[in-house]
Amino acid sequence: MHKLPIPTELIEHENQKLIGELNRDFDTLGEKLSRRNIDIEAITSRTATFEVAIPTWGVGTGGTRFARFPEAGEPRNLMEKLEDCAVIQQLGRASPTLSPHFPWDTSDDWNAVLEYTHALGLTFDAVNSNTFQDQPGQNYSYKFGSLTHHDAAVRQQAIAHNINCIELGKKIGSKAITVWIADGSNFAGQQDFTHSFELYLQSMKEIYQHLPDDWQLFIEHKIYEPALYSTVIQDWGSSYLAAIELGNKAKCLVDLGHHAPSTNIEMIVARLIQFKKLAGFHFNDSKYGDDDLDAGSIAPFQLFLIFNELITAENRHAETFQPAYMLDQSHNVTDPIESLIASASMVRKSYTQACIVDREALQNFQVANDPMMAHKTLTAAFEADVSAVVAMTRYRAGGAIDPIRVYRASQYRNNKAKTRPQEISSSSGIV
Ligand SMILES: [Mn+2]
Repeated sequence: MHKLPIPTELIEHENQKLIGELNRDFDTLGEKLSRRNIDIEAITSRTATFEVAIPTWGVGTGGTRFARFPEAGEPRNLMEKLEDCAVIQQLGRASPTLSPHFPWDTSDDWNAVLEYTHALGLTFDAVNSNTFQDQPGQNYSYKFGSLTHHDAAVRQQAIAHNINCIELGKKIGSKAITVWIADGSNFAGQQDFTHSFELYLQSMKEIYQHLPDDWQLFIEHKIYEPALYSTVIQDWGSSYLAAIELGNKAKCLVDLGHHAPSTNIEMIVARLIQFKKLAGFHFNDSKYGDDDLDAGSIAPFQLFLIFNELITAENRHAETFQPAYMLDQSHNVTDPIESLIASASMVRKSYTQACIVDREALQNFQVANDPMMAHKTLTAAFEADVSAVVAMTRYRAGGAIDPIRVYRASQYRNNKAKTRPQEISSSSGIV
């Protein structure tokens, strides 16, 4: 095992100060839950199994259309991103996997990358392709589209890039590729909706042919931006149609920020599960659009309701139900490591809350047409403070009871500010 970035003694030292309080909170919650015939130890074990992947682009400071305010000590390359991800996992213990982005995450020596990744106790999750921006030296521009461009040569370039991502993913142990395209239009009349979707399907079929048998293709929809009038894969309907056309290995990925405000995302999740097409999630939060705020920071109830659907499916062992959980956020005003630790903890908390819903009672109230009691049964789980369970999973796995407190005490960012002088702007941002 490679030396982990945060000194173990520091974690133990800080935990010692908090363990008494945590034990008391855990026991109090355990007593409350036992009144509802819920065994806190069983819930804690289940919570510990929930993991969420970190996007490698998330450890760099994000930005808006207006500006980016880089954090001193930001990672400048894949190896440094891995180190930051190791901090998140070491303290938070909920995110041992990483989702890389090509060609942002380049390397001349993938064996060294793999060795380092595994030494840090990490592995790679789904790979992400990028045909939404031009790369230096590339033959054709994606200004007017990629997989749906009118020029076949542009489409072929975008297809080849996706196939290359699959090849890279095979090397690093990934089992899925997430495809999000920026293709769309800014003006009414600019694009023939039917034709562009036909071209999309044609291109995606070529990519699909290169998928290994044990791989999946995740289709990520987005209602708008950067195209502001229409996007080719604008919602879960188009995503679902494409997934059906492509085959069993193609599924629909739900990025929480990629919907119109007030969309009932939990219902979309339920439908995709029912028809075996839910690929997984990009967790984040938003108020107005694709804000890429920290998961659960604005609408924690929505996050809970999504997990309520997921736990319903998990409990009934829904066929082929194995969603990939990832974060996809842009950190503009916080230290990305702190935001990612807090977000991973937040989704774990929502998962835990959904686990303690009294589903038998809920179903009975639904059947009895008792909306008030059905609602009260569901919200009782959301209102329960299960923080002690989530903290206990971290503590028992060797992480920090209060990870942000330990992170700050470690001076990790200040130390990196000295050893990572910024050269060029880092490749991170909103996806
Ligand atoms: Mn996303």
